[in-house]
Amino acid sequence: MGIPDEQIYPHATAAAAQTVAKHQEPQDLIFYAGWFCPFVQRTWISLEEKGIPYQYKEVNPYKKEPHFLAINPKGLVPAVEYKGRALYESLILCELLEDAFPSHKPDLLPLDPADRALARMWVDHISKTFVPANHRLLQAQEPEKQQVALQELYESLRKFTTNIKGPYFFGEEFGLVDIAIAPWIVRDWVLEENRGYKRGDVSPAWKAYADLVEKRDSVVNTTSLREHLIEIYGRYLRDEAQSEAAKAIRAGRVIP
Ligand SMILES: N[C@@H](CCC(=O)N[C@@H](CS)C(=O)NCC(=O)O)C(=O)O
Repeated sequence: MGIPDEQIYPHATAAAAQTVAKHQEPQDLIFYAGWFCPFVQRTWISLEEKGIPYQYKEVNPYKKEPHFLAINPKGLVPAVEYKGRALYESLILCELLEDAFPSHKPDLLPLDPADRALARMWVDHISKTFVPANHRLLQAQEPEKQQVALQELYESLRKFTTNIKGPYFFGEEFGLVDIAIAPWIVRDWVLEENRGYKRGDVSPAWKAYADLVEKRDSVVNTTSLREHLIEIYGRYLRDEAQSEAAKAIRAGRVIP
């Protein structure tokens, strides 16, 4: 008997399905992905932005199948196999693509060392404050706890927004900081429909940024239909999800 989270629509849909279809041929880089996963989408957007050849393989990470655990012992997507090495962790994989494919443009990190550090600081902000607040808001059941989590989310996004140069985080170039948060922008309708979140309530600048990021080709081309996502998010909204992230949030631990 598996966990309820195993019940996932089996493949990508909409524009994401067309992207998957274009990436079935064997390549040096195998991308182990779940169409539904925001962490996967970070690495996927990076692959698409840089035009790197890759083979897409769909994995249901909740099944913890031995072939996948041999690639990522944590059993989490995304993961890649590159030159016979198994590697994982979404943001580390984005940086791997920068390092391993330097001739593939655009660069996702600025070239100036201090700017690179700044980009990593804001990616860290997203990982440590925004993503956990997002999960707490999804999983909170009592209205008071939802209110606390919503305000925590707004605060994290307002801090982020005051540092956006515009139109993208570092100006004209779409890059790693935008990629780190984009998957949650295209999923924020879940919070809007169920938890009272509104882009405009963060700030007009956040709304303008989010409205722009969600239209980026690499973001659109890695996004599936909402109707199959809501089944998955329903388990979070009822606080029934048994994913590693959901269990960590419930126990007050850091998301793995
Ligand atoms: N820190 C990881 C998180 C990856 C992650 O949590 N992926 C989820 C899917 S969205 C997963 O594989 N879950 C399987 C599980 O929780 O058992 C990363 O950034 O790559």
